[in-house]
Amino acid sequence: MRTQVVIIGSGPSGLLLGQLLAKAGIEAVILDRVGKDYILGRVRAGVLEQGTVGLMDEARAGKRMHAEGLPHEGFSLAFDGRDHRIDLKDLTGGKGVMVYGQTELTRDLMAQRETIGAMTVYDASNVRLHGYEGRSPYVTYEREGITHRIDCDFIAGCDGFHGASRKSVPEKAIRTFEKVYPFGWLGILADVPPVSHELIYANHPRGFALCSMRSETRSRYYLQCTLDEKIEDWSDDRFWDELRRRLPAHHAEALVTGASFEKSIAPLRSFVAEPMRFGNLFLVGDAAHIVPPTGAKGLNLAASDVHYLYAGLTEYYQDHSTAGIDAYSTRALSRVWKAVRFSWWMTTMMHRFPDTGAFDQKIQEAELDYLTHSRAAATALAENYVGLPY
Ligand code: FAS
Ligand code: PHB
Repeated sequence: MRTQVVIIGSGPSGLLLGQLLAKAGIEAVILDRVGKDYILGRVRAGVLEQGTVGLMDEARAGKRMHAEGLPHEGFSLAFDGRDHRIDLKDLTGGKGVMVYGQTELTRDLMAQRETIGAMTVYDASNVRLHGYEGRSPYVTYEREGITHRIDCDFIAGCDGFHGASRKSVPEKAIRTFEKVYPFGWLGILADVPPVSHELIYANHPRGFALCSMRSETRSRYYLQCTLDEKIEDWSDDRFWDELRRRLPAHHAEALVTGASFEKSIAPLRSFVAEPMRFGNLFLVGDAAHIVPPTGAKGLNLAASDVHYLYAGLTEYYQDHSTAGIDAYSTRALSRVWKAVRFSWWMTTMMHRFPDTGAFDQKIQEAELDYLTHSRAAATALAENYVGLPY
């Protein structure tokens, strides 16, 4: 079989790229090693930048997002028992974010892909990348005991941090940068009304907490936890009690609790692989970079990578120019590193580190004090949170 672009990974990166390429008349086949239900069962991001919203619209997959998503114009930082609202709309000249779960965004993209009848192969095992350093790349995979080959012009590695794409690149050709944080996030989903109509990022001596949501009746909460924590040690009651302890009293009193239906622990790391292009292989999204979720950037960085690659491939096929694909890695990494910085900065400011000394703690308190009393400082936070320009 032959196609123009093989996309490895049916997560947000792969699906969004596939939809945009299809709109430009560029044929792509998506391969994923698991099935749709498994992908949709993963609970991840919840906040979309305007750029991501725009790309969903461009992919003709934004209808439900606009109908069910929650446009947000601000969020709060909570510390020392008080809330401090960051007015995104005022500070950025009218911008905000859209609260809409990654699961739903993925579901919408899958539905749109089915509508156009584009080919996606789920449960494709042993996916291997071949010949992308030369002019005849191809991908092989196994399914139901049969090995398949797809010849193509380009391969988009949209297969996440643990995928095959980045790992297929020879070590000498790639440089990686990594920072692992000494804590994780324990997250739950529960069908209870959110404690606030906007997100609350809380810095407390017992640890970070985040109050988010998926709708006006479904809440998403996180607690900073140690890396040796086990889910089975966290009953719902224990989670709710700890969350109350980390929130200002008025929120703790207003918190509506209930049975959780999803509970997970995610480790936090910052990771970047450079470059993001190897001949006719392009790394996209988590395949190339990981950020701690504090700044809500992971999914949104995947979207901006897709924007740059979609523009480059469209230019190649329509204008017979390689300028866009040649610039992909540099353009994507420029935005990636600024988001990596912001995510590291917000994580460092909002979490309690086990080795934090008295000096570091005072610096953290000064950072929060400066942020909540300086328009310039709050503007810098706001413009990063809504998303820097593509
Ligand atoms: P994904 O990992 O979503 O998708 C990769 C796809 O490739 C998967 O479907 C996988 O099955 C497939 N694949 C992997 N290896 C393969 C192989 N060898 N062959 C074929 N297919 C293969 N971001 C936020 O903004 N906010 C958050 O709160 C947040 N929380 C997160 C929590 C967790 C536990 C994780 C892991 C990530 C979180 N993220 C968050 C980041 C997350 O949203 C990612 O940025 C987003 O999923 C990136 O999308 P993709 O690049 O498509 O990668
Ligand atoms: C979420 O709702 O899952 C969420 C929101 C904001 C973040 C991280 C996660 O910074």
